[in-house]
Amino acid sequence: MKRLLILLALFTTITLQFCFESRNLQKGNIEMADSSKGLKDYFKKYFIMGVAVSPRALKSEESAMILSQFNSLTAENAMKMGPIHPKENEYFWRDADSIAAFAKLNHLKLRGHNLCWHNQTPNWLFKDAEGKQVTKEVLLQRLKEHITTVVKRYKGSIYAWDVVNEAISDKKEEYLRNSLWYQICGEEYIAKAFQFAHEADPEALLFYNDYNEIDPIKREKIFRLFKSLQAAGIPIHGIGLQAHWAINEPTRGQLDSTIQRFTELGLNIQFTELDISVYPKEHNSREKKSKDNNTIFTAEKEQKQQEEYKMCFELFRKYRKNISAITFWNISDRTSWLDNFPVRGRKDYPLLFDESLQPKKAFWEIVKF
Ligand code: HAH
Repeated sequence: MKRLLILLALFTTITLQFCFESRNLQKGNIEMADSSKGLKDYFKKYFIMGVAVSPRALKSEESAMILSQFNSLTAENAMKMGPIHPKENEYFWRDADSIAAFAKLNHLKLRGHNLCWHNQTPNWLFKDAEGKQVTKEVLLQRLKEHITTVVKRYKGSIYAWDVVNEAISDKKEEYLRNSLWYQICGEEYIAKAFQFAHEADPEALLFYNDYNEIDPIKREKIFRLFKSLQAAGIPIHGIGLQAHWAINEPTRGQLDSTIQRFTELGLNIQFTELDISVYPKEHNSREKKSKDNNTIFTAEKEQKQQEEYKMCFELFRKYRKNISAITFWNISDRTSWLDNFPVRGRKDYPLLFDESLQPKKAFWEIVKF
């Protein structure tokens, strides 16, 4: 009787095991996978795994999925200067506060994005009461007031800030972007922003963040900026590489040499805004053309995207000692900023989760190591 019971228990265990494995096989995962595990678990010993969110997403069915997959958040828009500081003497905290509260409640890390950028700036910022452009002194004073107020509010909640975003020019011959910041203040606004942030929260890790870092010319300009800030003793702790990539770029060699180069700075590297568009990369926004109407996520696109994600994560793991976090720019293919950039209204499928929030083949590919 005892033997019979043992045999029965053994049989049940094997059957259950078989059912579990075949369920995962159906999901397209060739190796045995544990569907209760999220990205944060697979990469536990490697990186913090983050995602950019809106306050609305945190109140929707996406919130459970965020909690099962990620251990860090970035506000996609809510902490940018335009949304958070719409008038000179008026801050709008509701959205940013709700993201910070969600992070705190659920013990997620929080990255701050961002304190100084040429885009999504409020209308009042560069103008005086008569509508004339402000002086350098006034603009730096406004920058100081803004940074001090925002950074102090989230002191202890935000562990890392993108202090300056996208200050480098995309034009080959030009070093810094000819933004209003630059026109009014010259190069100095960059160093000042870091000093103001450091004074407001000496514990926060301070990042410079930019895109198209895989381009050798832009990469060297970013490198040059870091070297000059470091030489001047400016508090800067990390380099944020946005990683808005596509199925055709970067190549393995390009990404390897990019990461390799930035390791020379001896700073923390984070991939701050990762997505892989299923369309060949274009860097400038443009009108929709008739050929843009074919927006089906074909098996070919899926295959190419999966290969690109696999390659990127192989290299991230290769440089794991230098890289501390990977953040995706949006949650799933349901909506992403790439549905409107570079082509307004062209559907893209750049993330690891599909429109039903289910892991895509690319997901299973990157967690298989
Ligand atoms: C990023 N710019 C910004 O950092 C982020 O705040 C925004 O929500 C989306 C993307 C990327 C970018 C680009 O790849 C090309 C041209 C302009 C801006």
